[in-house]
Amino acid sequence: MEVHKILIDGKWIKSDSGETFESVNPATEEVIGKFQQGNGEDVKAAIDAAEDAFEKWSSYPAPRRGEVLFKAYQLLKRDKERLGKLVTSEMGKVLPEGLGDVQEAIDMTAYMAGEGRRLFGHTTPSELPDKFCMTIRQPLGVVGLISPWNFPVAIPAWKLMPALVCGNTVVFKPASDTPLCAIELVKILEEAGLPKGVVNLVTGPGSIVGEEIVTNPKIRAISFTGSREVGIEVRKKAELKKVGLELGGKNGIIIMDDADLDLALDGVLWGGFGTTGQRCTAASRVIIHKKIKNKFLDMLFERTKILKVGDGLKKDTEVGPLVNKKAVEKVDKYTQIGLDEGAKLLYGGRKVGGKGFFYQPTIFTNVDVDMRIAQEEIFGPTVSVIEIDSLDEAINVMNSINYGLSSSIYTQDVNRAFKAIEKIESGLTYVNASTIGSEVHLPFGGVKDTGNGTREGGIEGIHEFSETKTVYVDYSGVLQRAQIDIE
Ligand code: UN1
Repeated sequence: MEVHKILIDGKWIKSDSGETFESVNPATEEVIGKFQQGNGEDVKAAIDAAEDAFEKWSSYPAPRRGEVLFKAYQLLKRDKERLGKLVTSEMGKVLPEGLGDVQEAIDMTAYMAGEGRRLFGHTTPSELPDKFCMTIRQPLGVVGLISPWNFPVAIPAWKLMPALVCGNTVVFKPASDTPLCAIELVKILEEAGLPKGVVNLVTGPGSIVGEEIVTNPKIRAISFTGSREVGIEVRKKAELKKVGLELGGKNGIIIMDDADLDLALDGVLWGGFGTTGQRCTAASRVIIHKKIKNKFLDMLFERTKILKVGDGLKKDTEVGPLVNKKAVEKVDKYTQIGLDEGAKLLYGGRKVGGKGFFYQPTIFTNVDVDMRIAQEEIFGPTVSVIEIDSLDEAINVMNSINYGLSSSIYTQDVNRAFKAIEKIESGLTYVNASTIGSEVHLPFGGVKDTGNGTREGGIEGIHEFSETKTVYVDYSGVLQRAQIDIE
């Protein structure tokens, strides 16, 4: 069994702790490899290496940093198949989605490589003569990246690529369910020619490795994707560091009485059961007009019962396993909660026997807006159906949660669509498409408890990892006092 290492200052080494943990394939329960149980000393060494590398890396012209990313983009494309299979083996999503995960990283890497030749600030006139005003973007310093397991290549790339093109150096802690995907991604950056110490990777528990990253004063910014509870802790402990948080979701699909029901059905199946419901953007609520509810539920039942649950590497599998045993227990606990609350189980609600962490796609109907299954993030293949009578009611239901990440409406009526776009409280709204499937060159993130107002991806991803400097150049040769010498 291969024992993987951590990367500090360009060297793959063992942790100071002398301990390891295992990563397990959730479909087969086979151990994929052993990984270092990093500790605070490892993180401190990683931070020192990143600090040392900062001067050199931040002084590289940004287009040259972009060139390293462009090389990484080519290598990711070369290795797409291998990495896609690794994603599926390590966290379970079906192979087309595993490949999609890698493609998202490829896209982000290409996009951020191009940013090396932009990193735009702006210029603006001065209120005084012979004076020039502009803003420029500068790196933050050493940044700490803490990534989740559900997009084990894509989300690390969302964080790494903008951080790097902006000239930061990095201490990276991946989720303990998917350390190998992270290691392979970082190896690609090494192969692309990233200088030593620019990215340092420490595997290990959040309570130790994450804690040191978040609290160490030498780290200038944290980018964290994970649960709401941990996000709140991160924000508190990070004190005055710049913090970017992408937390949970309880995303809904509104289906109005004029919707194309076949299209909406595809959207519900994809949003609810794609990635086995393990996306922050998963559609865990269906908010449906009562006129078409029964018809739609019949259609949904017929399609759900024939979904093939199994190992994501097998060709005909449509729904892979959950990530680990704890996740199965959590989803099952919510099935019981739903039943206790009086919701009606239309389909599923059971663990699948045998090896692997499988759970049936599960649909609850007769769900009230304030039930826990309609409010809390389950992060599994559980869809709650809530009946509504009007667009206003649908929007109220949509907004009745603490989260605000993604949302969707199916309607043929442009007035309804625009009303929903205006009134739904979420960072993303889709019209006649499901709640999942964001693109890397647009900002991604949410409102309310989904985060702290930051966005990843797009130009806002650059803002997350850079500082704005405002520059005034006075070429008048005399003292000009702003707000005073205005004649
Ligand atoms: C997530 O679940 O944290 O839009 C990210 C989507 C993907 C990313 C999801 N591109 O569903």
